[in-house]
Amino acid sequence: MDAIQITLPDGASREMPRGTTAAQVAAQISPRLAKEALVARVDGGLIDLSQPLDRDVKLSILTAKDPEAVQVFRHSAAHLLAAAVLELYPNVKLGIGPPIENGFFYEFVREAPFTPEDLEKIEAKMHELASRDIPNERKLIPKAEALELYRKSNQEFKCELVEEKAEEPMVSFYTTGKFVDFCRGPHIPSTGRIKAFKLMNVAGAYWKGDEKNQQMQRIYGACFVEQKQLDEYLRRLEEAKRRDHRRVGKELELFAVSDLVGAGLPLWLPKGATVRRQLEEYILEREREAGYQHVYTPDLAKVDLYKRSGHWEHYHEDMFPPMELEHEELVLRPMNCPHHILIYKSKRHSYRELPVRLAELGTMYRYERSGVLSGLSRVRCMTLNDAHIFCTPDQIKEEFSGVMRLVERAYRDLGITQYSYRLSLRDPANTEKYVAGDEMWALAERVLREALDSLGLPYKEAPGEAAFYGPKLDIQLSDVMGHEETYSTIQIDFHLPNQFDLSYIGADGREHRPVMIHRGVISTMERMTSYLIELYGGAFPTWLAPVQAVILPITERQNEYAATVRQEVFSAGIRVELDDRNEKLQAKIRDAQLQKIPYMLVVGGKEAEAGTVSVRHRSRGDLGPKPMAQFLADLRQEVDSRALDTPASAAK
Ligand code: TSB
Ligand code: ZN
Repeated sequence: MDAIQITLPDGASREMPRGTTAAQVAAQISPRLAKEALVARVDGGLIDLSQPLDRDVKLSILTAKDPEAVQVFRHSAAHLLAAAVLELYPNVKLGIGPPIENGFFYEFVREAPFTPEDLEKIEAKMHELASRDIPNERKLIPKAEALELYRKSNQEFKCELVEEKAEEPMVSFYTTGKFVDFCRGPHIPSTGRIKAFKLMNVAGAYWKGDEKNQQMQRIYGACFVEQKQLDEYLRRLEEAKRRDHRRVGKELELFAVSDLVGAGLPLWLPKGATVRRQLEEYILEREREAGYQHVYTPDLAKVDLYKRSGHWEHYHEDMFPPMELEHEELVLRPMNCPHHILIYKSKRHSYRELPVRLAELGTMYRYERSGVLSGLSRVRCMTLNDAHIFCTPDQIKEEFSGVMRLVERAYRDLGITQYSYRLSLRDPANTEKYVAGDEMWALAERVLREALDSLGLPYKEAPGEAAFYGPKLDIQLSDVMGHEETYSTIQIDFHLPNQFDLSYIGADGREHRPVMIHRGVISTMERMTSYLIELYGGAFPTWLAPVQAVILPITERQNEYAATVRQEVFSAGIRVELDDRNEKLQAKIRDAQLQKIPYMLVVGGKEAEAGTVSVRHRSRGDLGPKPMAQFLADLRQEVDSRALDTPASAAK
């Protein structure tokens, strides 16, 4: 027999006839594996289960437990989508159709937009094609033939892909019934197992992501191997939508956007402004404790300042264009560092004064592209909890640890428990984005790594994510949709001190160059507020809540007593409202609950007589009557200790 050796992941080796397929191997191992198999891995690459094996190989049979196999499954689902669309709308032109996180998409050009009803029809067609269990078959055809095939069917985008991608004379195609796609594969054997999917939406996209190209419609689908995974995903998505800060921000009147003001320029409404004010006061207090000095500096400066700093050369694309007046060019600042540097430089410094820690809730402006703007989390005008530490090289490590302590303390007080560390490094090849100086970069990177290692912090590395002037440690949080962003950041900078010729007088009486640490502890007020809104689903811990208590008189007869209660609570420094509308108590409670106000103080005839309030908490429910003094003392304690409701219960 012409045999080959097939080695399985457990090390066992089998002799099989040449031409055996992975599917046959799976069947030999167990009927269950044969049923669950999706694709195979040979010597590192993925292949179809039906592809004959013609040499000795290491083979693994992959099932839904393997994330790569699930992506293959999703890719096959994308083909199924295209097949269904072509059956229903034979004249559409095809773009690309890859798997993505949690699903897939396929791109089409069609004059009429796909409507929700179209999506329903397409989904039904996909189910129909799936139930026919049509095989996905791989074919190799000559490139010229492939081009001819696509030319005949007017698939110009596919022609372009074949032209560009196919280096070999033969190109691989996959057919699913009548549907034929130029595709490297691999795919799952047939359509029958694709059941757990849902078409989610249609979005515009340019061919190859280039706005000069033709606009296409992308149909997105969610897709899993098992129905219960899809159900769970859709449930999580619903929950995420419910907590989406853009939605909650509107419902709870925290912030608004206006077309007339412009994209990425949110307006803080009174309630949102109150939350922000709490955050600001909180972090300023922590910084005062930690030896920071607070400054105020203007939001704009001459372009020359940014030419000197290097922003003009390396950060230009992210800045608003300059404005000219009286023969000067001014520009909105994209960062606060240069202003702080000039404050440092406004006097001479001795080594004894170092570290100098200059902090500011600094407002800055960045030209974020309209496509990436999102609510409060990515904006064009933002106020950063910023500081620049000027220190000696010996002090870097201790300063770094000091910032880490601030971050940990702030996260604890804000209830943030899930985060990861990212060491953001430059991409040495990208000279446009990063300042030159291999030695300087290597040193800054080494200092950062040492600081991280001495604190024992686990981190992942991200080349190409450094600031233009130096590497940084970023702290990453994910929003409800699982999208990760940088919040806290600590950056080591040897570049700007040079550019501005900064110095301090050392113990030797000579001038030395200080090092700069740029750091943001709670990020921008915008981004942090967006995170907290989602973390708490709008039910902020009492110390942050815009309204901490609301007085609810049962009938108009208690309005007077209610007003004195309100006054007393207000005098105790609590943010309080009085709901004396002529409404039923139930309606008032419902509204307060929707507003996620932590405490509702119900006052009826009994309470008025006894000088008490009946306390109701938004998540703990009815807490019974309490004398005013006791309620206020408890509440003060809760606010001062910044007690946290657990997010899960708070969000109910
Ligand atoms: C820390 N010069 C430093 C500063 O001294 C600096 O500006 N660093 S930064 O560019 O990384 O920005 C600081 C933080 O601002 C980021 O870590 C991020 O949390 C936040 N941020 C950046 N861009 C935006 C944006 N478009 N919208 C909201 N927040 C943003
Ligand atoms: Zn800075």
